[in-house]
Amino acid sequence: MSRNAESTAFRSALEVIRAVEPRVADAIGAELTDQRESLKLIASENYASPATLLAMGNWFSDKYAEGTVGRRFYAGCQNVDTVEALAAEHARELFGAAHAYVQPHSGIDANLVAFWAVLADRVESPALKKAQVRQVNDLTEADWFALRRELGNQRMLGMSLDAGGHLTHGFRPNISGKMFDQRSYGTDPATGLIDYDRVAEAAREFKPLILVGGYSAYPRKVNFRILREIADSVGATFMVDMAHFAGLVAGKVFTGDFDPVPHAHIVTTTTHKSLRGPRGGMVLCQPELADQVDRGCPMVLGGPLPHVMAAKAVALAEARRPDFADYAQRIVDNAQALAEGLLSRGATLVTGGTDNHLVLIDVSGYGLTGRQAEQALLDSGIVTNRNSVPQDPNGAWYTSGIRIGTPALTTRGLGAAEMDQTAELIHTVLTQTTAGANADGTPSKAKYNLDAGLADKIARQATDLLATYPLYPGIDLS
Ligand code: DSN
Repeated sequence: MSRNAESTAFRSALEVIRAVEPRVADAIGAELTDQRESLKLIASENYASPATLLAMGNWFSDKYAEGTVGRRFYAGCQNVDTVEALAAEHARELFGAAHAYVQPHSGIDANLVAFWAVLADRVESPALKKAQVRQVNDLTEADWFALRRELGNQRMLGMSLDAGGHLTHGFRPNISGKMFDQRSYGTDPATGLIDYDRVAEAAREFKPLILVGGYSAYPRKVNFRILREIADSVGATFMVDMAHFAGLVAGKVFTGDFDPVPHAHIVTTTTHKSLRGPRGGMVLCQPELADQVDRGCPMVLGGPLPHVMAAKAVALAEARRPDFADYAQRIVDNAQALAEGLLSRGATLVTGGTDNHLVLIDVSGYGLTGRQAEQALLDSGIVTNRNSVPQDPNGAWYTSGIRIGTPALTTRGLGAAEMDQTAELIHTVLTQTTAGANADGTPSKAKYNLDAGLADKIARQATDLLATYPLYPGIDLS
């Protein structure tokens, strides 16, 4: 691919947009500059390829295509069928899955599709059976009450939020917490690791319909073989949300017991994190759940987004190339180098390190909340996000942690030496920042003090660090 072609494509696109609303064209250009100049350590972000980005910006966006390949509720979907089938084929091949559903618009959507599929498959309900065979009009008022009672009283066991679980795994601020009676398993307070015996005990006591594996802030591998055994022992369906680490599964860094696909009944993911595709979601499942999963739209999803499915097909094709495995391994190597750099400078890390793409720093050792640390780092050109740590005394808003991840910087080409320099920059900011006070002199969990000159200096050092690894080197908008 010539660099000229990428520059021409994006320059021309911006020229066309500028003719209608120049402020949008300017904002798109400014976003590229911001992304190029900041040290992006958000564990859930990445940089999709120019081919993936371009596959989204076209007339596929205009097409409605409710239904599935070859069985649509709208006419004229032959080209949508092509890209949806391609994306699903790449997904099945890449992950060794029996079935792939590539329509979900996001991770939450993918999880809702999975929850519905499991409820519909597992809940013993004569009313539901009637509804499933499309005798909806025959359902009496009593049937509807029974149906709601039966579906609404199901149990889910997932990882607790402060141990690194995700909001969509049954927590109250999310619809999943309103749909399910949820209980969670945490981590061992001494090691920070999942204690599988405790998970088994919780499953025996609670008897969930769904056991959820997966996380958004747990820095270690998870043994999915053991979790499946636990699910089987209590008759639960085993679901894994691999949104954060799908790229490590695709790149065969997580294999055997650590690859969820052969062990779980159903696996959900986003496509834009370590997998490096477009914003979106996906569900992989065993054959017995395929029919229910394919009812995702219109059951819980709006019309599929054909332009995003086209981009998923492109990104999944990229992930099937041999160099993606090298990329995935470098993500983990970089996270470990970053962890070592931080530990050697005195930082406290949850679990003492990492074996995936993310590191969770407990910033209470620096005398800061997560919110103070996040803002001080941002002032210094380092983009991270605050995150709870296990048993966090500061709750989910202020938090005591900073989550950092390496998928994005690894895409740019940074390696172990640069991770050590990044650790130095982070450590310098955190040691030089102090907690601030409110106007009445009481301690603030949000205010902080950091010398502006130092913040500027660190930001320049961060930009220098990135200069050798240009983002989108083939795109010149000037
Ligand atoms: N926002 C994503 C994350 O950071 O984990 C998913 O919710």
